[in-house]
Amino acid sequence: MPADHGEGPLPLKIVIAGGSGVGRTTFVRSVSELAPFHTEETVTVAAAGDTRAAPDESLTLDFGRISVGDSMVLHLFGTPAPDRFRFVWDELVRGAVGGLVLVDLRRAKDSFPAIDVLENRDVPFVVAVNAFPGADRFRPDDVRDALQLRADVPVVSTDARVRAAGLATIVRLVEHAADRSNVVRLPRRARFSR
Ligand SMILES: Nc1nc2c(ncn2[C@@H]2O[C@H](COP(=O)(O)OP(=O)(O)OP(=O)(O)O)[C@@H](O)[C@H]2O)c(=O)[nH]1
Ligand SMILES: [Mg+2]
Repeated sequence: MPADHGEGPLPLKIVIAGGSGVGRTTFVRSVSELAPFHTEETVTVAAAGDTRAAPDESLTLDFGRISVGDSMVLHLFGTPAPDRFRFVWDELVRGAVGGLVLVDLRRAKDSFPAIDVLENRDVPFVVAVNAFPGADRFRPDDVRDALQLRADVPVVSTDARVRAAGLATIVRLVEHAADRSNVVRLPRRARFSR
């Protein structure tokens, strides 16, 4: 654990990514212990010199928090819609210790952009198949093949609407990040507030 984070729990940033409509907002709302913070801002991106989104498009960000005992606090950042605000992702991913990529099996390839960004930035991530129709027939190896995932990327199932399922997914992600990082050290018995 870094010595300079001061008193109190170590804050860790986690991004919740995936294609449009894959359940990011639902997931962050389910697992967060805060009244989740959901912003919907009208951004005039073109006015700021960036023409990749039309002016007055709505940029939504989800933010949530999960305490892990007294030692860590996870800050969850939901990525905005990839089709219009993909360029915000690089900034959001900066400093993240882990990423969760949600997948709707009916359109699994929509998750490619999220996987690309996390791979390129070397952020450890877990792929979670969300509980949309057809998800009950999922086989991790099929998803791994379809998304061309490396063998060490965990593939799990989740249900963004169900807090316990979401928390179990976050636990898996934190464990995975802890395996890959010097920053994330799980306390011997991690206690997630439920
Ligand atoms: N059946 C089912 N529906 C879900 C699940 N998760 C989310 N939904 C529904 O799917 C729709 C989209 O969910 P959102 O949480 O808004 O998805 P999002 O990724 O935030 O979507 P955008 O921000 O609009 O790109 C909503 O109607 C949710 O209620 C799930 O696990 N199963
Ligand atoms: Mg959303």
